[in-house]
Amino acid sequence: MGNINASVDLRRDGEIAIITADNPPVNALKHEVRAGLVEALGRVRDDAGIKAVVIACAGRTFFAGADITEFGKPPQAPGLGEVIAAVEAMPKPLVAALHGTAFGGGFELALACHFRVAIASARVGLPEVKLGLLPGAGGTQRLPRLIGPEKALKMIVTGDPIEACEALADGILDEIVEGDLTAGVIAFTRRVVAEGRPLRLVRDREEKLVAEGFADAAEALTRRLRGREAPAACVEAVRNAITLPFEEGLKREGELFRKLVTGDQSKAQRHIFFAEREAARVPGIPQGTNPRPITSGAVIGAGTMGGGIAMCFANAGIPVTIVETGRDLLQRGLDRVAANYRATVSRGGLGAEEMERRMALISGVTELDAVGAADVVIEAVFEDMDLKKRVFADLERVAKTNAVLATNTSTLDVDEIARATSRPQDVLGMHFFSPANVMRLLEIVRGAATAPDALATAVALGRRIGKVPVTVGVCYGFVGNRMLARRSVEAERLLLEGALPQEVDAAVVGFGFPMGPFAMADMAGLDVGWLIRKGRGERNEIEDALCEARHFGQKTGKGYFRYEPGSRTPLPDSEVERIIAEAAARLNRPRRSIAQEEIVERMIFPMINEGARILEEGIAARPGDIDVIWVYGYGWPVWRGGPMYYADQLGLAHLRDRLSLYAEQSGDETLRPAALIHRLAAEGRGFA
Ligand code: 3H9
Repeated sequence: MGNINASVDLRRDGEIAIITADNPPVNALKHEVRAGLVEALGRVRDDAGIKAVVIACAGRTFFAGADITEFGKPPQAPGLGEVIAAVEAMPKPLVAALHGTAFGGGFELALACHFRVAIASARVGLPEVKLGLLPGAGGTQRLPRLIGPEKALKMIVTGDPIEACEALADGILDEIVEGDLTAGVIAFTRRVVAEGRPLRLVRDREEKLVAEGFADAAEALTRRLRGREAPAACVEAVRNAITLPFEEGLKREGELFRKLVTGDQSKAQRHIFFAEREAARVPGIPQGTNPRPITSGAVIGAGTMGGGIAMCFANAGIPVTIVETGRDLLQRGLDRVAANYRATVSRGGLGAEEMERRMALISGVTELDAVGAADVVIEAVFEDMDLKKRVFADLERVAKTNAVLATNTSTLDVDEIARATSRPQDVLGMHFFSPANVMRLLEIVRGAATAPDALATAVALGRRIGKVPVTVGVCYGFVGNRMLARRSVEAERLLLEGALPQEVDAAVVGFGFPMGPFAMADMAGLDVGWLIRKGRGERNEIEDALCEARHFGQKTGKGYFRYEPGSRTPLPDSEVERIIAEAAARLNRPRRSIAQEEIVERMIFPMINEGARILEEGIAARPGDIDVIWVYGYGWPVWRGGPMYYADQLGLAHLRDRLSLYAEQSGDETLRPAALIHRLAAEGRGFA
């Protein structure tokens, strides 16, 4: 007994052996852990004094899965499969004690045990698909045997975890322990021994393996894969659980796993997994900087954005006050929030009681003084510099000392806004994306004077409210919208040169985006940009012509596309084709047919070029930060790893040559490759 190695401990409680792994922070099943487990299992199997065995983890969670950092490196025995074989070979009762997040290989290990016991706050899941993988340690064969193929497929294809209470109801767990897990699991194990409960391995259970409903479930879950390979492999593996003997299904699962783990898609998704975590480490925040405590928030403005931001607070259990200038506007905003919650309740995504609890955390006022109690204030008023400056000047008067003062501007100069107060160190941008309660991305804009602890507070708050915060510097459009603007310019140019909106959108969707730029423009509405351009004396030849013909987008049933009444499906519109052709003629642009490949390059490469400039200027700290922004904020296909990662895969010399060609052809100097691309390409390097 005692330490098996630095990561695994073995001790006794009477006739029960307790194997405890300890590999902070999430007990990933790295090589040392696997070796320790095999060694410990061997010892207890051969010890006649041991009647039963518990596998548990120290720290904040049961094994959260295989060690992702080991993927792509030469495998080191024992593999997880060998650990699981040793688990299943145990002739005495073997109980897994779950807490935290028993995920991936960790959950698969638990599935191989005779019994599973958890505390109520535990969650179990197989999130491998989110890394472009499938469960590769028997999960696709054991889970269907335990809960039936249909339910198992849902968990495996979505990768979403379930709560302990649901796992108990489904038969994944044998018991939920109240209070101390160790005491509870030992008591459970003693009962198992005393009652002489039969030891039945999940692999031997066949009674739930029915094919009925499986094909429909698989169809529904994989309808919109948009190029992702892993979900289809998940379906194949679970289908094998129904059609093949256990050992054969297991073998096939291993083959599928190895194919995915060495493939480009999983590599790209693992890059995003680590880039997302890296983004939380912001350069320039000294070690040991403590975020300011946040116990309540305030949002200025009850519009769609303000309401969505308030919902983020309430969803995370943080009380929040919405401030609006008039009673009517306020009530309309609160009604919109309630309607949003009701829609989620009616879809089954939220309990009615939980909705009440969240609504109760949101209060509305018309007096700005009410923000005096808030630890963080987020301004979400109309995008107008003078208005925002007035709000911040007022905030300075009423907000408490040390409150973080954030603006949700998507374009305006955060430093100029900060100068409207005498505490610019507390001011920063928190740029939410619409709908704010849904979209995961949060651009945190660091002003010239922003204090490190204010920044750390915004990052910590972002994570607490379930966002993926990425810190960026001040510039027009910050990172995401600044790059997007390049795509918009090029999309218009493509139309003038001969492409049709449906061709451009199809190319972008074919690349893996959920939507093309023109369907997106129709959804947002074309008239707002038109009004702004008119005010500035600017012109966008095609879009202005569309607006003059009252093509305002979905809201008028026609924009770049036409829409049948009540439908949001974009349909090609011959009137639009005529308007485009006329616009091209006015500008004397000859039109030609443009290949899909060229469309894709011209939609993507100018954005990457802008990304390179953003890196040169230090607006983003790392290429991975830009990748995270695009995956979480703009629907960049995660399996392509983000624009900068994608560029590295293509090779920067190729990118440089194509950009130079397009700059030449169009005469647009902004398409010339950024200096950073020239330099890295010459050195044979990538952004990373
Ligand atoms: C698998 O199991 C394959 C098998 O089917 C078959 C094998 C043959 N490995 O997210 P956090 C690090 S695939 C290595 O900030 P949280 C993470 O990088 C795996 N490292 O914490 C971070 O490091 P750092 C299936 C990992 O509390 C630190 O831990 N499992 C792993 O917000 C803290 O992470 C998964 O996909 C890992 N598996 O969330 C689960 N996991 O501090 C992936 C985390 O240096 N993990 N790290 O930045 C998660 O979903 C979350 O980390 C978790 C905790 C929910 C567990």
